[in-house]
Amino acid sequence: MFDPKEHPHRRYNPLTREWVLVSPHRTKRPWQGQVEETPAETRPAYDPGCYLCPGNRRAGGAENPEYTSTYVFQNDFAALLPGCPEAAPAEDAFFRIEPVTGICRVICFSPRHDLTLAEMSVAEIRPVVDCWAQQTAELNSTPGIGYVQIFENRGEMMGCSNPHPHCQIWASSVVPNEVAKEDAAQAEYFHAHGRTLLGDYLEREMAAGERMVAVNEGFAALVPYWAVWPYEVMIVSRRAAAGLDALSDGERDGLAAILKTVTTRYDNLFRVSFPYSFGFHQRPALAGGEGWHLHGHFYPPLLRSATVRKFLVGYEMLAMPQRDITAEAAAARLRELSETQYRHLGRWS
Ligand code: H2U
Ligand code: ZN
Repeated sequence: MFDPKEHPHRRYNPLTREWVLVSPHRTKRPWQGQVEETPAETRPAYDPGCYLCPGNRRAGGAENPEYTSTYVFQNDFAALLPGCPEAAPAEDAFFRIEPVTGICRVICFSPRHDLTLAEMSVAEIRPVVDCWAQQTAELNSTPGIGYVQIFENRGEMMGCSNPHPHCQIWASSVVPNEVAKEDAAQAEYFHAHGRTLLGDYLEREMAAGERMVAVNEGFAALVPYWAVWPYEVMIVSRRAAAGLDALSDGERDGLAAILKTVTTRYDNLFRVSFPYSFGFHQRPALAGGEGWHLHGHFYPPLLRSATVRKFLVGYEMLAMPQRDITAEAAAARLRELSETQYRHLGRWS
């Protein structure tokens, strides 16, 4: 008898229309791995050498104001630039090229150098949500912008250059690859069923329960059936809001609360400030945009401990993504963790 808890199988991701290989027999009880004693990081509330702290100078000479909540500035090393000489796309099938323009910004979540989302209160995260909504609205209505990507790299392991709590916005003239895949899948589903793909998916997940991590009135967090990263989590708005700019007051509170819950449980998993890349997917300013349902993806690399990470190499680069622990096992592990961050619980309590 085929048992998805035992036998290798592949699962389908309806958002990207790609498969993931699941090999559950390789690690029956992944959480039996060691919990390492990592030295508790202590950071000062203000770091004179930090380019994001209030009052400090950034590369290029600009000086941060004495900000007290969120702070947005133009990325000094922007990957996309607003102006670019016009050029017709090259027709050559082997040498396609076209200009891309855009706007890159950095958002500081807090003036406090020593905090993370997990260590900020829901009331402190709420202005960050408002900032994302405001930036989305502003950039979506900026001529020449096709898509607003908001993302956070957390931790050195994910290439984050600075522990000061912050994220980035890359707003581009084009719709990026991952978003284009999700756009096509959601639009097709919406045309066929008259409902959003993620609305229907969430309904099924909430009924099943086994992959749910947390839920509040505005948002749900779950390990998607098709997760690739060991403790991957998707957060989804309960109502089919198309983007951050479409969230109600109450839904913004719900988003702040679910972010606090997920990041806190992450930190508690291996008792370390948990590294991840996180970002939202929302309705593009350009392109169809039909059937869009706001969601965020947490892609964390850690597998068995604070140091044992998952790499997407070898078979994954050449063939397809693969995971050992099932989405159900990962969700069960995340559900049983405390909602109080380990540093506030006392060591090893
Ligand atoms: P990451 O930690 O995810 O690398 O984000 C930091 C961003 O901050 C990065 O994109 C920018 C970098 O270009 N930055 C500035 O805009 N000004 C600075 O003085 C240093 C870094
Ligand atoms: Zn700082």
